[in-house]
Amino acid sequence: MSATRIRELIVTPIAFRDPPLLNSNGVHEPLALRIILQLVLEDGTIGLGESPGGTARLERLQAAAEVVVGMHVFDSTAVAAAIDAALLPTVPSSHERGWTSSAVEVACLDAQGKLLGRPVSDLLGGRVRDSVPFAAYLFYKWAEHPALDGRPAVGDDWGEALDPAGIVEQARLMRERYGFESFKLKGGVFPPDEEIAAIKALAEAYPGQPLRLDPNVAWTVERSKYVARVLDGVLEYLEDPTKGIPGMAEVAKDSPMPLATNMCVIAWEHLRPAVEQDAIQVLLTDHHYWGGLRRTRELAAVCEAFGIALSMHSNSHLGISLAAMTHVAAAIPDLDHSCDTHYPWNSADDVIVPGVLELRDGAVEVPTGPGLGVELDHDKLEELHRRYVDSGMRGRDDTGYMRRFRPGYELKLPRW
Ligand code: GKR
Ligand code: MG
Repeated sequence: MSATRIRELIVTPIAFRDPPLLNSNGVHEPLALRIILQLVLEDGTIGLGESPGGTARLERLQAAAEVVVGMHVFDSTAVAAAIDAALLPTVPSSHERGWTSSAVEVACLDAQGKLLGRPVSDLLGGRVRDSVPFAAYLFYKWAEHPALDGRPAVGDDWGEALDPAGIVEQARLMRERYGFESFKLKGGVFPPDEEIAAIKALAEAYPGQPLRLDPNVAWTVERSKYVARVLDGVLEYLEDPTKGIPGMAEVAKDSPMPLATNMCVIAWEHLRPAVEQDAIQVLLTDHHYWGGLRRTRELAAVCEAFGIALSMHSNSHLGISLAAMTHVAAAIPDLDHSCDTHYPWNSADDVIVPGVLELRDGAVEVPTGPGLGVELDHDKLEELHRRYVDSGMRGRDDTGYMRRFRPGYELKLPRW
């Protein structure tokens, strides 16, 4: 048996602490879910991967674990094809199947890098920057998760942010702790004029620093045009103001600033209509659903061909994902904007050994060790897996959680 064949794929669901961050769907629960992958080769080399959590994703990764055994770790295209074929009968959407192969591809690349003694960025063509800039991801938030079902309230060291002053204070803390030089506000929580006021307050507090607003399709086309008009000259881009490619195209016609998305262009088949309708000017890539790191690199080339600028999307995540995001961002020549990351909200519960990934001066240095350059903390993995088991939580439900405190809360998109 060749030393570089896959012996086993260990799939471990975990739960980690998350603050009460507000969005257009409701509010983040006290725990967020991810899945950690360990791809074990015959020679004992282990490649790491991290995937968004939830039962469906877990079951698909478990199915993938059965088909990859015996395959060659350098055959990552064949590995992706085998996973795709295994999932096809039960998962009709190629985009959904892609989530699974993306996570496994990262683990393959980590193992390949370890075998070769080279960082993953080298396997993607080499890094064109030594550090990758990230934006402070600002959220409206409650001071604490309120007490619930006998569980006491859970606070954090960020405090409440429910108005412009609270958002400016959160930006100050983000900057003080991590040195961020650009800011993204998660909107879609309050009436648009209140969020406009928060953006204007940020612009006043941090003149000249790039700002973005992302209401996650909470607005109609007309409302989106209004916000774009009012924030002309203030935002570097407006993210997913309204739903769908035709809606975004309608807004883009009159928008003085670029429109960005991580919602209406999320699969290869969306690119053609988006380009034909000139619906977006910035694409927020995400290797977790674009097919992995190599496909993200290819996506960057497609965007370059069509004059679409690039930035990067994030969801609640830990360090294996951050390392993967950093390697691929380092290998993309035209990375036009700082990337998103939720890491400051979740890093206290990371599963990797601290020290390699530091957010400093608003950037993460590209790890130079073999593979992703990060090491799994097995005790922490066990602790977070236990928390997953004990919590009984099996999926994300921002709306349901919000209703525990505001029973009349309705999910309404667009809301304004
Ligand atoms: O964490 O609440 C959140 C975000 O709204 C996340 O779910 C989005 O996927 O960050 C994301 C975005 O940019 O839309
Ligand atoms: Mg977004």
